[in-house]
Amino acid sequence: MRTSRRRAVIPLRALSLLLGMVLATILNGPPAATAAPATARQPGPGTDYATDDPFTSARTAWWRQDRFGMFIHFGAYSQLEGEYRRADGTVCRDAEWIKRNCQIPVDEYEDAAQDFNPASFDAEAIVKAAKDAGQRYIVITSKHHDGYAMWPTKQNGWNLRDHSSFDQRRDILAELKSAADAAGIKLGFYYSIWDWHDPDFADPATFPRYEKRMYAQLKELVDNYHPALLWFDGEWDADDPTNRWSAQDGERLQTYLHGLDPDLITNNRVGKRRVVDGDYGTPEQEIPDAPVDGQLWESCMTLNGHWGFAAYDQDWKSPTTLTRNLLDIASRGGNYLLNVGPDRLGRVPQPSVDRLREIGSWLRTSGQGRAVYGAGATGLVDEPSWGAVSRSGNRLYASVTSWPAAGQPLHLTAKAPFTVTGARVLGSGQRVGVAKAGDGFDLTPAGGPVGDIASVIELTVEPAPAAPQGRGQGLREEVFANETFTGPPAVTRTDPTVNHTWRFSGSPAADVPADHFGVRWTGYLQPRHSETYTLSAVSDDTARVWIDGRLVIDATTPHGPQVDKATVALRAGHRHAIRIEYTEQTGEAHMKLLWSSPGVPQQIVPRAQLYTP
Ligand code: H79
Repeated sequence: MRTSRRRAVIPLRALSLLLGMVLATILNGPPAATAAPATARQPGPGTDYATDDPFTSARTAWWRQDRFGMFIHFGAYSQLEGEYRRADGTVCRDAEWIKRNCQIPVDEYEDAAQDFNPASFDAEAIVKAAKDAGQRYIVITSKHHDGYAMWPTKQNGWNLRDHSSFDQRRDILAELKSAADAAGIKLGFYYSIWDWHDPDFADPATFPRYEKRMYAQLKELVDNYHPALLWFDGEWDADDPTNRWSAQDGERLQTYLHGLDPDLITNNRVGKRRVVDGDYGTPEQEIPDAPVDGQLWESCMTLNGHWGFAAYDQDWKSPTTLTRNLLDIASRGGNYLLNVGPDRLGRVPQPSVDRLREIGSWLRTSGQGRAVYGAGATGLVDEPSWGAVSRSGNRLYASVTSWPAAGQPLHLTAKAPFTVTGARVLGSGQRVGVAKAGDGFDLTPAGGPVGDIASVIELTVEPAPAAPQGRGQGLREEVFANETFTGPPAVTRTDPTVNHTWRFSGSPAADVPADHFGVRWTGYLQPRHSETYTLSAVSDDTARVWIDGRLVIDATTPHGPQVDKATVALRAGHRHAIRIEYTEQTGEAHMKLLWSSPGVPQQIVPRAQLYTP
């Protein structure tokens, strides 16, 4: 029922728009970047939504390097500071979910919002707290599930300017934007799709009206504040109010956002929180125990037990835990988005500020931040029990949380041959003995740890030499307008990379329909290292991969977006035969081929290492 909401008209409209665009381009030349309408890229056969590889693109470079951000949960709920006193005198506690979880009647919640006056909101102080913490980007709630907009939106009156006791001349998002710009900190906005306040949200018949306002609000945010990223939430299926946000809705929204700003980074909750949605995964209140396959990722976590301000929650995590979380996350290639919840006046709680400052102080001490900024997962060694190891270029940063007893070694298990040419403890003159031992190395520091939180041993490493970058142009790609690879291909061409996001409406070519097609890639894969590579296929509906004639990935049961992996030993400079067969039956279509190895961070297999037959 719901899927029929808006599908029917697309192909014709897309065609006429496409024709119009082609004509306009012929007549006027390419449209100016700033004037490009939001509809510049219409879905339809031939559309590929993949524009780059987030693992390596310039678009995401700042996000991948910055590693550590500040989340801010601030909204009408902050006025209640976590407690709702019912008429009968009983108290119900919650934070940003208080409206729903304490069943506050709409008029009472609106009354509370009417009193909301965050006069002490100090953008410069917040940016300074982030800066002192070593946080390099900020994501603030522009609208949480309660639907209350924290900027003067023109789409409704349920916002901080029109429904509060706050100074009407002030705009806290604008204030935060200019303070962040001045400090060289990126600003992004959280935006909840699920909306408890808008009466049009829950009914499929009226949802298009809501969606129109949502699009208009997002356009206001992008046009007026130029956020570096959008952090969606509330995309899950829910009742009360009903939420049927679908993957198709996500496809439309992502297309729209790309039209507004092609450089925007979005999290995976823009769709349905899957490996193919948005630019990065969003583990919440948890840290994955290993690098994540197929997608960038960011763990968002609280400083105490709540996102929004809760006066009663004084259960704060220790600076040690928080800093070690950051080290664990960076060593597994992720980002850490650590939350503060300002009180009803807009002040960040002092215990939060104190903890943030301690993390920042650790990061600033003796260059220990190098274990985090610009560093990421290393495939060179196994994660040790005594700490976390990240890599930045030819440096490994072993952040030791269990310092050994005098004379005792820390063992590192090597996953590929490399040599260690230098070792030192940041912030200490002590010697570090390095000896080959068993399956790796023993590091034996001569002295004690430099601090309680973690002490960083910086290793300079020389990996085995790599073969030079290849000169490949990609694989041969044959596209069939059927799932059985029958008859002559509709299209044969060289595909620079296997990195495709056709979703529901797209397909590999304009004359290949969005459903029931097959794609075969053939050619050679030429690695630069003699190592065990992990190949990952991100696919929907089926994927098979052969290396040197051997079937290594065999995901032939039709499936939704998923990652299938194979480990293969490859030889540097050698051309290994590769064959990939992908089919799309109905629904959504995706196919990506990534690799990683001890020497190569996870990424789409690059063009230069792919050759046609
Ligand atoms: O903004 C913060 C939280 O308020 C928000 N995400 C972070 C960043 C968040 N919302 N919900 N959750 C976290 C937990 C999810 C609860 C759910 Fe359910 C349980 C969603 C689906 C099952 C309750 C029942 C809500 C919908 C159905």
